[in-house]
Amino acid sequence: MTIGMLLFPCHNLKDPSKMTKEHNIILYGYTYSPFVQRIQYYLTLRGIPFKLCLQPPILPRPDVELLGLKHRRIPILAIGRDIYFDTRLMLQKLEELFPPGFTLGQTHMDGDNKNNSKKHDNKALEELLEEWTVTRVFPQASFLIPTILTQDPKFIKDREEYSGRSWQTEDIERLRPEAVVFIRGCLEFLEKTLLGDGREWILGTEHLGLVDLKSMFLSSISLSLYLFIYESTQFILLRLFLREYGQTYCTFDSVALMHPGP
Ligand SMILES: N[C@@H](CCC(=O)N[C@@H](CS)C(=O)NCC(=O)O)C(=O)O
Repeated sequence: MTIGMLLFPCHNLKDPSKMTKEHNIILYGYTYSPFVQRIQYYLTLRGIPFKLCLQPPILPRPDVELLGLKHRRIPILAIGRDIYFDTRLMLQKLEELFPPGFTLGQTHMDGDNKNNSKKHDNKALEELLEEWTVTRVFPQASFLIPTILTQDPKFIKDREEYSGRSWQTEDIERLRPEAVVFIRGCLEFLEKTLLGDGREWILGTEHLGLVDLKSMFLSSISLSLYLFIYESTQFILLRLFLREYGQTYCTFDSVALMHPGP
């Protein structure tokens, strides 16, 4: 199986021979966005062909304007003629579109987890972790961004216009201590509770699953931002987890083996 990521400039979107027969999938975003990475990882791990249409981190985004959209956030995912604006919905739709048997969500049923109530618990945990990550961890992690990145006046103006809050260095630095405490608490939860018994993947499964991808995509960024502030030897289990996660994403052959296509 070949891996699906095709990195072309946006304007080269016309070659259908390089896409899946039924779906023409285009991911719009910039690669250091954790949300873009989330979908990019997913598509890559699933071996689903897609094109990445690189966007600038600040407006204007002419390719998005060409779609006739005013939507501000990144990523945007086009599947054929349908457009999706939120990564939670994108993952849900992609899981539906691509046949069961090798979905990442299949890990709900791995190993001992075949009975229905366990499956239900696992699904509930997956969704809770996803909401926590997207709505709680992400906004706080943004206060840990090194201020060197927030000193570009164009970037500050752009972010202030869309978020309605101050991105001035002094304001970010004022709010940072509270965010650091929150993020440290999140990292400790991952380290001591979720991965606390030394398991490899969150549900104790043999392979990486959707729950791992949904809840961990921001942790690597939160951890690196945290370690940028505090050099520390903490969070060994989490580091091991993230290393394994990164290797799985990079080792395309093993991914193909894990999730053989039809
Ligand atoms: N809930 C959204 C969040 C997406 C989001 O906040 N993306 C950030 C980038 S990491 C963004 O759009 N920031 C403003 C921008 O880049 O213009 C999702 O899951 O897709």
